[in-house]
Amino acid sequence: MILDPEIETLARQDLQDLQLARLRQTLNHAYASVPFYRQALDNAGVKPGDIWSMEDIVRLPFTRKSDLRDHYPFGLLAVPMDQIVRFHASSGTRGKPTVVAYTKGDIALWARIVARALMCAGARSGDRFHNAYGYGLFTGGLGLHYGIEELGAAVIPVSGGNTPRQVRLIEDFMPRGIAGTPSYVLNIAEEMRALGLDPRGTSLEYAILGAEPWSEALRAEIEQVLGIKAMDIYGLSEVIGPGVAIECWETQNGLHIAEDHFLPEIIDPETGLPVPFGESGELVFTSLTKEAFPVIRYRTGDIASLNPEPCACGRTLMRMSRIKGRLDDMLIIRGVNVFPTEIEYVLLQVEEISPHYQVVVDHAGTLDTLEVHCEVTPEFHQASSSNADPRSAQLHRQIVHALKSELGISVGLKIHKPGTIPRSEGKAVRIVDNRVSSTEVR
Ligand code: DLL
Repeated sequence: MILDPEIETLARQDLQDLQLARLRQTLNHAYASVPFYRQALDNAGVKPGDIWSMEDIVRLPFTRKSDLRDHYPFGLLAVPMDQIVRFHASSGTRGKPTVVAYTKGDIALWARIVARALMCAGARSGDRFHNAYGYGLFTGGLGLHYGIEELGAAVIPVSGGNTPRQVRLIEDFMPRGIAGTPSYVLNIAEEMRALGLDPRGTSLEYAILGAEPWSEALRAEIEQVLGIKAMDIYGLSEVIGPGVAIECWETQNGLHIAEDHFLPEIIDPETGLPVPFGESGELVFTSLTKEAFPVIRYRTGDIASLNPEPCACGRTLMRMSRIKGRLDDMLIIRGVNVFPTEIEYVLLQVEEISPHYQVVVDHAGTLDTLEVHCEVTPEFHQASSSNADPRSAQLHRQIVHALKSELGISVGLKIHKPGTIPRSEGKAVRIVDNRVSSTEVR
């Protein structure tokens, strides 16, 4: 019932016809109901009726996160308040949070989108599903929750935190699937070990992981540690929440975008111009079916590329690459761009290092400096009795060298004993930026 073969395997031209019809509806709706969009379209000299082909989309103005903040909390709603049944909001570590809203229809639609996404990633009705995404204003918990129920699977709504209890519930309820941030699911696996359990011995068969950038190397680590398959799920509250795109169980190679609901573009973040398929740039989405909170050419700040080739799984929905990083997480160190995921990739190649790390950015004079903090594995820690152990010094040299050849610059490195780096219960804090006020972490 959920797998939508007509949509998921539609010929590109048919899909584009559907997208264009829905785009025109969305533009009419936004123009008629949201003064901000009416003004933005008027300023760009374009009316909803001027959009006749998908190529015309470049004539539409962008929407930015700052536009959402400027209209905090309810200024961009496209329906009367009495039709709203739910709000979500981003955490707002940098200034005002961004608030999004849903009608009953939006919630039902989102549930169907997530259910289809979960099917794509190998979930089935009848599964028990441990949902360790945070419940609340964050879209992860409730977004997955409604999708799991829509699929006909049984949701275990644990939310994030209280990690020993998470382990106990997995032992007792024996779920087939788990969802959470990659860093938190890894944290749960570590807790299993600490409690003397074998993380490979649970009932879990698959994990649906996202909400933060993660590397292919971290996937390999999680799959190995837990003996499961891990699929990447992407989304953002401004566009709807989780479920905008997901990897298929069959290939785990790129995330199928729910293109019947969200129109993707990749642009050059400097010029705003489209970039060709396969090239990285900023991901931009236009919602095609949302009622309460339509978004037009929303600049996500996420870096990815698009691949329109049909997938070996049979789906024709375009795939986006795994997110390389967020533009605002990109560090520019002595003129070189660095994403935390590149550092993660290097660290995870080193057997003696565990997959927990942070990157500390600071000022030294006029220059920005970067120091990577990571941990040795408990096994290595036991074997090498002290920091003076020659194996520790050699490990340090080896990682500094590997970071330099991957990143193209020398960075500082501190290797700590196991358990030093703070563990996440949701989105991991990878960057500690001492250049900004001390309370502001990303
Ligand atoms: O993180 C929605 C979500 C919940 C997605 C659960 C997946 C699973 P926000 O809190 O609004 O929404 O944060 C959105 O998180 O712009 C990306 O920078 C990042 N992000 C989300 N999914 C991924 C992913 C949710 N799979 C922001 N890989 C986005 C990398 C991701 N980054």
